[in-house]
Parts: sequence; C-alpha cells; structure tokens
Amino acid sequence: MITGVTGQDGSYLAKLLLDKGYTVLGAARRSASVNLWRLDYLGIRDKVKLVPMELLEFTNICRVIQDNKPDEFYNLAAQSFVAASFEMPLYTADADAIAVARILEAIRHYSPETRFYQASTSEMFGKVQEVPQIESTPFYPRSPYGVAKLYGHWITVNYRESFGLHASSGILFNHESPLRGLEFVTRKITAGLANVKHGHRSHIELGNMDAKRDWGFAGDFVEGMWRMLQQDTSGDYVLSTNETHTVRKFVELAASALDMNIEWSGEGVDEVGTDTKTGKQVVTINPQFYRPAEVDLLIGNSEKAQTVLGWKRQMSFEGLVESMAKADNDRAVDSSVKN
Ligand code: NAP
Ligand code: G4F
Repeated sequence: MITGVTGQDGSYLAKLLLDKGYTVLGAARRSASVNLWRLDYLGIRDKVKLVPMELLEFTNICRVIQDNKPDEFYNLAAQSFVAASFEMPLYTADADAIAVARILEAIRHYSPETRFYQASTSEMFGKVQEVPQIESTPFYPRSPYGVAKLYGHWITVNYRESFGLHASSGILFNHESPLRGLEFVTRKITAGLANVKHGHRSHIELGNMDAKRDWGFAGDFVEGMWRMLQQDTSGDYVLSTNETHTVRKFVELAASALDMNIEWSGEGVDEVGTDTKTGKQVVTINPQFYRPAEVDLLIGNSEKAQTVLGWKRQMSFEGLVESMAKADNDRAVDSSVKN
C-alpha cells in the first residue's frame, strides 16, 4: 500500500513494485477527479488498485488498514511544498505529523506485521549543524513543514522502539524527475524555460538562487525505500547523491539543455539572466519567492544506505537536469500533453 500514490514518488514506487510482481494498493484522497496523470505517464493507471484514504480521517485509515492488512505500507502522502507550509502551518502539521501517528496506531492495532516506511526529509536538517548531513546529524528545521516532518520521523522511531513495529524512516534529500510538481524550483525552471524557448512566455521569476541542494533522481530514490523494507530489522537511512549545487547552476544547465546560454548580471533582487543567443532577459528575481526562513545548504552522505542496503544512485545531476529539460521541451512543443 502506498499513500500519495498520485504524487511524484508514489507513482515511481508503484511502477517499481508492479515490476517486481507486487499487488499495489494506491491510497488516494477523495476528490471529484483524482489526479492520475503521473500513473498515466508511467502506463500503470489500470494496474494500481485505488483505495480512498484521507490522511486527516482516523476512522478511514483504520478501516483501510484493517481490511487490507498490507505486507508493506509506504507513507508518502504529505503537504510537501515547503513554501506553502508557512501559509498553512496547522494543516501541514495535521497531514505531515499527526497523520503519521494515525497510521502507526492503525497498524499497531489492526496489522502489526505490516512493514512501514515513513517519508522523512533532509528539510529536517534545516540550518545544518554539520556538513555533510548523516543519520546522526542534529536536526534544526526551518519551516513548519520541516517541524511537522520531524514529528513524523520521531514517532516512527518511537513506535519501532516501543511496540517493535518494523518501521523505517528514509531521510531523503531532494529528488526530482519529469514528474515533479510544477511549484518546485527544478520543474519550475525546466518547464518555464522550455515555454520561454517556444514563445509561450517571456521569462521566469525565481527567489533565492544561492540556495544549494543535493538533487537526485526520484526513480533511484524509490528503490532505496523498497530496500529499507526488505531488511530483517528496520532503521533510519539517509538517501542522497553526496553532491550539492546552487539553484543558479540548475538554471544554467537547464538552459544549456534547451540550447540557450545564460549570462548573469546585477546582484540580489536585481540579478537578471540573459539568453546570449536571443539577447532576451529570461530570468528575473521576485522577492515573493523568498522564504521567511531559508535552508541555505543541503548535502548528504548516504554511506550507511550504500553499505547496508547496497543502494546507489544511478543518474548524475547533469543527466537529471537534461532529462527534465527535454521532457518539458516535448511538452512545450505538444501543448496537448498534460503537465
Ligand atoms: P508530491 O508529489 O507532492 O505528492 C504528495 C502526495 O500526497 C500526493 O499524492 C497528494 O495527493 C497526497 N496528499 C496530500 N495531502 C493529502 C491528504 N490530506 N490525504 C491524502 N493524500 C494526500 O510529493 P513527492 O515529491 O512525491 O514526495 C513524497 C513524500 O516524500 C512526501 O511525504 C514528501 O514530503 C517527502 N519527501 C519528498 C522529497 C522530494 O524531494 N521529492 C524529499 C524528501 C521527502 P493529491 O494528488 O490528491 O494532491
Ligand atoms: O524546489 P523547492 O521548493 O524544494 P525544497 O524547499 O528544498 O523542498 C523539497 O525538498 C525537500 C527535501 O529537502 C522535501 F522534503 C520537500 O517536500 C520538497 O520536495 O526549493 C528548493 C530551493 C529553496 O531554497 C528555495 O528557496 O529553491 C529555492 N527557490 C528559489 N526560487 C525556489 C524558487 N523554490 C521554489 N519552489 N520556487 C522558486 O521560485
């Protein structure tokens, strides 16, 4: 069972499990029209059995777990956009913190043999206390999202230690793909620049371009989630690429993959990126996209996952940016393609 099956990671994980011969139950929240474009993109829409599940509704979670008693339960559903968590801290706490306790309680009572995976995050390291970050690095979250996820992480550890559940927490650094939501900076850049290239818009507006992230490919990271649940004992694992790059560097590589060449001028809010091939200003800064508190630098060390799980990322940073830019170039050419 996968919560958040309609999201980026949920859809890649569903594909991975289906390819391994699993029966996949996709827990999706009720909506007049469930968002299935990613399952369509991967060609698995008809292979995933959708089960209605709302993170905020305890009775619903209990019934689904009691009825299905899944062998493995991957909790990927969340309000996952950091910027939005500053606007809706209470909803974020309910969906990203308390919901984890709801699920663990339901598993403890109705299906204690179920193996549980919690989608924890490098955002919990926030104002980083050491470089690079590993499993034992002290946490210092910088957003309501990071704070909520920290509760989700610790309640997972607590149910493992208190009740003996097979409950693992994956502390995942940023991972992206052509299926990434458009509000995250990577997809905003690749989709935005592809649309600039094809004349659908004049430029893109970004916030803090000095922020550094450890960006990997989502398809590689879901393999690590699965490996955690195949271990005899549960635990906590960092998954990362062990490299870090600025948002500015991401823009440069994406532009290059789209046959543009960015030259920077100005500083701070006045910084501008010009495409030297057309002479047009294609990147400007809008302070609206700055955050009340920023995570300046993330870089992980996934040695534990490499040693214990035998996990290793396959796709390079450059390959990731290129694949995202090319997918968005195709979408910009064929505007009938969804997302
Ligand atoms: P995503 O694309 O935003 O997907 C989030 C999923 O959660 C969607 O399927 C969404 O459903 C579902 N959801 C949201 N609120 C819900 C609710 N109240 N009830 C039921 N379902 C709800 O996120 P992602 O990038 O795949 O990330 C997966 C998980 O990993 C998240 O928990 C995220 O916080 C965590 N994480 C992500 C990264 C990363 O870099 N991607 C890194 C570390 C941790 P709808 O389709 O209906 O909106
Ligand atoms: O792409 P982002 O919104 O991702 P962020 O905040 O790192 O969070 C993602 O990764 C976390 C793992 O560390 C996940 F837990 C979380 O669910 C999510 O998947 O922003 C990345 C950086 C930030 O420093 C932000 O300030 O890009 C900077 N940025 C600059 N301009 C922007 C923009 N971010 C967004 N979304 N939009 C901008 O215009």
